Amino acid sequence: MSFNTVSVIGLGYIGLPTAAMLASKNKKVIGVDINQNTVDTINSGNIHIVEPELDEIVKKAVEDGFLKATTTPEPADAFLIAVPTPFLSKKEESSIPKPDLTYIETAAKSVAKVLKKGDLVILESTSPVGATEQMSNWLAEERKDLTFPHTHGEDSDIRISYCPERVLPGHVVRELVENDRVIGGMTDRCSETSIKFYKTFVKGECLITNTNTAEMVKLTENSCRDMQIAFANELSIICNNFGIDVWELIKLANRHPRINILKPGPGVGGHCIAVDPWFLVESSNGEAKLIKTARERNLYKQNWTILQIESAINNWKDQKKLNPKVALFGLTFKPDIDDLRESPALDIAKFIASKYNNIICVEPNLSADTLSDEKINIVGVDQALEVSDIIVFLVAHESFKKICVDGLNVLDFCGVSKWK
Ligand code: SAJ
Repeated sequence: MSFNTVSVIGLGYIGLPTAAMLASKNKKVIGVDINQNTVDTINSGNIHIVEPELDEIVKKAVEDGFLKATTTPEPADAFLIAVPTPFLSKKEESSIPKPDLTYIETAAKSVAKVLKKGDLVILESTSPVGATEQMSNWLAEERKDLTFPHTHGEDSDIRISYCPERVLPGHVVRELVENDRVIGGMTDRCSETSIKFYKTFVKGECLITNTNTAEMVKLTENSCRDMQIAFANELSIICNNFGIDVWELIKLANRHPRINILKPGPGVGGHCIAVDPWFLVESSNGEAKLIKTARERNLYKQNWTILQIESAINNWKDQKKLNPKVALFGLTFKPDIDDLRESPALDIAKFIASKYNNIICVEPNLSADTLSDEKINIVGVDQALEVSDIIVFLVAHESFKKICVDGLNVLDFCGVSKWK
């Protein structure tokens, strides 16, 4: 199968770069998104997300006629579904968040309308175990005239696989090509067809497994990272109690040949690591105890950070009988990106700014306009350093590493003044 025409459903952080990459290999790519603005932006050769090098690739793909965006699926040889899998809104504060598969269901049902015998459907969205089989059911409900792998195995008309995305925001263009891929076909033929599809742009190895394992691999990777960060975050709290510099501690411990401790921070953010472990916890019948505890410890680290900032503000007030001016440096969910999704730094800043006067924030990766709805006061680095009594580092942006902190009253939750 040559996959002359390919359709990517969901033109977000994963779908758009993948669509652009396929188009750069001279595949005719139909990108589908429910958002008309997104579709219009892409069709004008521009992008609606920030990702290094992506703008040029999309511009060329659109100009050369290999990439077009639309709101309704059109026939293609392969369909790649990369839509969000958020949480369902929680019934009670204490209940475990459940994944919401509505976007996958809607995408599958819209693709079903244009499916034909021999087509390949790949799910890339992070999903709970069993979601691919569920998607096969949804497709079959819509198309009684076609056969699907969950009922007809190797003889089915349609091939279906799960292949999780694994790219790191900020490095997507390189990692899409270089990373190894895990491919969980519903049958061997589904896996083989999917490998042919990915080999049009992937240089990494394509490793075959079944759909359940492939779904679990994705959840495992992000849960593993969450647990490792939780360990670093817990160490930072213990060290604080002992008066030990956690950054020095980790540097020294990491000189052991088999130890590699990650970096503590003000909590864990983003749309993946802070979300995906719940998919495992929710479906594990209470057996995902370590994974759940890690998630809770990382959430606690955010509250602990707030308490530390409040304690510094109150100590200042007690000593000087004045409200201190406090500058919070960094708002994005991790260094050197412009993404605020699930950002602990932003939540901390909003909480502190709502409770105390004289709070200013610095975020060099975003314009003040972008942050105008957040009810926080944005200033530049120099102004913040000049007027503030307390400097709080929340995100280790590269540009903050140049700041000389000598003589300043600094709270550093991300090691920007230490981890050079
Ligand atoms: N963080 C720390 N300490 C660290 C590393 C990260 O506190 O040592 C924090 C970051 O500041 C951020 C959060 O963790 O708030 C997540 O950042 P990240 O860089 O670990 O991960 P993401 O969310 O940008 O991307 C992850 C990646 N997964 C893994 O590394 C296992 C990426 O490969 C996935 O494709 C992506 O999730 C995804 O889409 O699932």
